[in-house]
Amino acid sequence: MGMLKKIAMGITVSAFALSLLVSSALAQSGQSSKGNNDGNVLSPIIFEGVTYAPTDVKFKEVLDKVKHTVVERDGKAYGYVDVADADKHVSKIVAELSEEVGTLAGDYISSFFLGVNYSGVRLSVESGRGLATLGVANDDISSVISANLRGTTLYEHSHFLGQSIYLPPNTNVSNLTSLNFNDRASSLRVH
Ligand SMILES: [Ca+2]
Repeated sequence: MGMLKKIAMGITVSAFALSLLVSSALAQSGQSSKGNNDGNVLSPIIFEGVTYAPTDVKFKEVLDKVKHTVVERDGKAYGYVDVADADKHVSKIVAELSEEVGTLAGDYISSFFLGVNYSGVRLSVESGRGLATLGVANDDISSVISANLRGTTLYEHSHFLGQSIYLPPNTNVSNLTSLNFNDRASSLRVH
């Protein structure tokens, strides 16, 4: 894991999208990954050190409080109220990943689909790009394949504002309902 290559970088520095590819997506059935998040059942969330399952009586209350979600590389979702806390967590993950960049292969594209299960119109965005607005995809993204470089962040509002969710690399979310983010994203960043 310990690669010598060390890249100091800020996650907020990113040119606006240059390559937005809209295409019809072929359903990529059979595709899976360790981070795969199946179906529309809500995922457990870790909030202030406590794990809340969807069946927990306090789950809804916690979910209403959480404004920013950070999914770790082991698939666990952490909830934050304060964007600074979430940013700190994401920066840590991205910094760790940047040290490992040399070990990664393949394409560095995140794909965003308007349909669940990677169906319907697809937006493909290169790593290092941000989209401040989403055009036809606004409030309509339902599934995501996160780029295998440093992950992907979805934002509730345009220009990277509002609630957010960070997905680590190599993570497929077949239905963003599981993370309370279906049909909500209005901007995004591929780290
Ligand atoms: Ca929105």
